[in-house]
Amino acid sequence: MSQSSNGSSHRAAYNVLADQLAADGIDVEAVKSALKRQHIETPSWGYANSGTRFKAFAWPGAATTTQQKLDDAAMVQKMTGVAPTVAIHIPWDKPADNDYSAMAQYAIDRGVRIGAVNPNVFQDDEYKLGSFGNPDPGIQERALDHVLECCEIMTKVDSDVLSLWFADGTNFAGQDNLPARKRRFEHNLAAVYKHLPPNSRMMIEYKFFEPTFYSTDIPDWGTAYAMSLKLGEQAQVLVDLGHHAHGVNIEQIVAYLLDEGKLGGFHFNNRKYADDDLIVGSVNPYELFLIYNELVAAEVEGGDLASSTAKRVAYMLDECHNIEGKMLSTIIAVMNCQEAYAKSLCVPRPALAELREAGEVLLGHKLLTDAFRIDVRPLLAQVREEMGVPADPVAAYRASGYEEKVRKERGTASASGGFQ
Ligand code: RM4
Ligand code: MN
Ligand code: MN
Repeated sequence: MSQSSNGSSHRAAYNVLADQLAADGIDVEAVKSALKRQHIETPSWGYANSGTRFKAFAWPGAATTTQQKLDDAAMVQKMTGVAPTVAIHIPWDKPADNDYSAMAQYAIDRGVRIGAVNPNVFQDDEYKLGSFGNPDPGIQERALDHVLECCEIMTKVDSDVLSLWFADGTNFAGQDNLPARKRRFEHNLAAVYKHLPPNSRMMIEYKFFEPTFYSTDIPDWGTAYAMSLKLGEQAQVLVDLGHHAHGVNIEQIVAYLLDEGKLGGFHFNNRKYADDDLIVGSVNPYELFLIYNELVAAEVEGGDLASSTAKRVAYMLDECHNIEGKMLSTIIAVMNCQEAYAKSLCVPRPALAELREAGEVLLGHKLLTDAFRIDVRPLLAQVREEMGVPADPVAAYRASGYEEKVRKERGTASASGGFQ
């Protein structure tokens, strides 16, 4: 076991950092309580074998059943203390006996809860030309029935988030009528909206490409925003970090949507080339920090709408782990989110506001980037210790014997391509 996992070797570094932060006017106790309240939802599908369309490599001990996925999620929660919910994908997580209440209870018994419900309207042969955008009203209805079933599942598993992603689009110019596809989407989304359980939200995810090659029905945040605006308050936009073109300023999209009360949640991952679904913060931790910075800013200094919207944001991981183990990668993803959040909580906001007002371009920039450069790991170790979870989750997981146990119990499932 590494030194830091005994829970006290970080103390000296933490004391120095806490003094430094206090001198910069940061309320360290408030930062620690915010970090203890942080909530990152892990995806059930992230615990299974998955990969590219070329190949999914099998990982020994990777989960194949929903119960195993929930067991894994419970272990991540035990190691981190900030991942208490699990998103499910239907039908990947459909119980054989259709007993969703039992599934929810299984999760609770292990110390986690079911989070967002994700319908799947992209894997059946019928959806070759789309789901809600399909030219055939019969197929649209089939897709609608599935999403409405997911609304009922939300009630059974006590979930308040319906997370919608559509693979819809066209492959060739002239293949279909673009405005007609838009209207089909609006019509079917409105039918879903009517069936949302009370106090729940539907989140519309956009993606600018893939799997269709010519047009995508919900290609960008503007389309998802316009659709959610027409639907009403319970509809919001879901930002998947992997779903933008190169160079897009995601934190600006986040700031805009927060200010309009329309940011529902995130699918966290990191992309390098395309929708690679790499571990969030693994390619560009600075981008993740800038995103968290807008969320913290909205919460503490935004107007009423921005602040209440920021407080309700659903933080969800959507990653696929192709060549690496699923557990350690999920733990590291959660820790990367903790680091980005901690750094953004250390931004001295009143001082930043003064520099901005004075037009001090570079001094404002420097103040922000100084916060990004703070090594917040001793602070997080202290927070974890106070929460009663391992100060070093990676070391604790490696020492737990969990990996060896599941390898022995579950063996290596055969994996082929795509999601399993
Ligand atoms: C998509 C999108 C969805 C996810 C599927 C499997 O690219 O990110 O959120 O559910 O992949
Ligand atoms: Mn996603
Ligand atoms: Mn994606």
